[in-house]
Amino acid sequence: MNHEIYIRRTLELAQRGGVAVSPNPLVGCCIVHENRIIGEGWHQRYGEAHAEVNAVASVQPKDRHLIEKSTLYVSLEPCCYYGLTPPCTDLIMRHLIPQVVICNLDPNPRIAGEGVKRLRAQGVDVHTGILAQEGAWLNRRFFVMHKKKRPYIILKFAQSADGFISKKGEQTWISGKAAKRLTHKWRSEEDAILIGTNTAEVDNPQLTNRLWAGEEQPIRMVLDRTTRLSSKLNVFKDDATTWIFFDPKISTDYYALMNHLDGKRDRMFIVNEIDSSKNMLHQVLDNCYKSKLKSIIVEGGAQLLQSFISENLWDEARIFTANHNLSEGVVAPKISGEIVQQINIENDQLTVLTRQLKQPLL
Ligand code: AOF
Ligand code: ZN
Repeated sequence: MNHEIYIRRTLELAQRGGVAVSPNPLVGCCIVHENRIIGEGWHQRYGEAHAEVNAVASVQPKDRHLIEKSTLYVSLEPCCYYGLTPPCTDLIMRHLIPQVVICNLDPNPRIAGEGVKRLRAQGVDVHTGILAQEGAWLNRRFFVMHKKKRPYIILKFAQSADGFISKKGEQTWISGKAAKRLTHKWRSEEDAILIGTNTAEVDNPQLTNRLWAGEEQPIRMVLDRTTRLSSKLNVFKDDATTWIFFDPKISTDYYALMNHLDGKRDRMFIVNEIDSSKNMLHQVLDNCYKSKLKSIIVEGGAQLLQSFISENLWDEARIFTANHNLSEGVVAPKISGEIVQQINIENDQLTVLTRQLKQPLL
């Protein structure tokens, strides 16, 4: 059906927004007159023009008179309120566009069906739900953020063929170089990376995406309930912003930490207080939600990953399994879900699982 062809095009365009649009959704739009695309655009950067605005602006002067006889295809329901930009429903009505075809309704409570209602009230012919599953997959971070009021959670770990995540108490490289590079690509696609205290201490990771192009670094988050971590660790270097979660009631060295961070605190460090007698994961996730972080990738260790799994607080898991054994060490987390991808990356096997969403073929 024609609608599917053009909605598929809007999804392709939407993807170009990448992380630059976060926490906004990825949105693409094309304007079609008698089976010819006369304009197309996508949301390129948070705070800037929406996809519909860019699509209308791209129509050449010789075709502008056709806009009022065209169908506007858009991957997300047009917005209907003044946010950082004016409502797209107004733009559509101003240009007298008679037909609008939409992939997904916008889960943002300020829109959530209201955009469609307004268009219909003005006599616009609106169709919704075309390739809805594909759109929901593309914007899974945005959908989860609005529907569950928490960021989209990706768990990532590497395990030996016999199911160990590392040797006890020492940094252990299990997966190969290509897997490492891919991990840096993944980091560049998410808003934040979270690790536990042991991992920060034992692995001393930098948690940057230095092996992948991209100007923005995700926020590094470290759970350090008692502030026992040394300020010399790589996560405290100023090459990316770091959030520390600690419990002031049991913190042993809070003042030393503050002294070290002094001066850089505003720019590079954000200190979040938590109450470790209550559910810590919920507090971490609430903090993320309040700061409009759309996604986090949890990179270990085993204990932290397992607690996310036990509480059903995950959406996607990306697991590298090496082809060699460790024979002993820290047992890898136990997780089950729907396998959406299984491929070889050098000598490692990558398995991607999801908990609820199905990944459609794009
Ligand atoms: C659209 N087209 O391309 C996007 C939409 O603050 P603003 O004005 O940028 O509005 C942000 C909200 O608008 C965002 O949370 C989402 O609900 C919707 N995004 N809507 O019609 C677009 N990016
Ligand atoms: Zn809009």
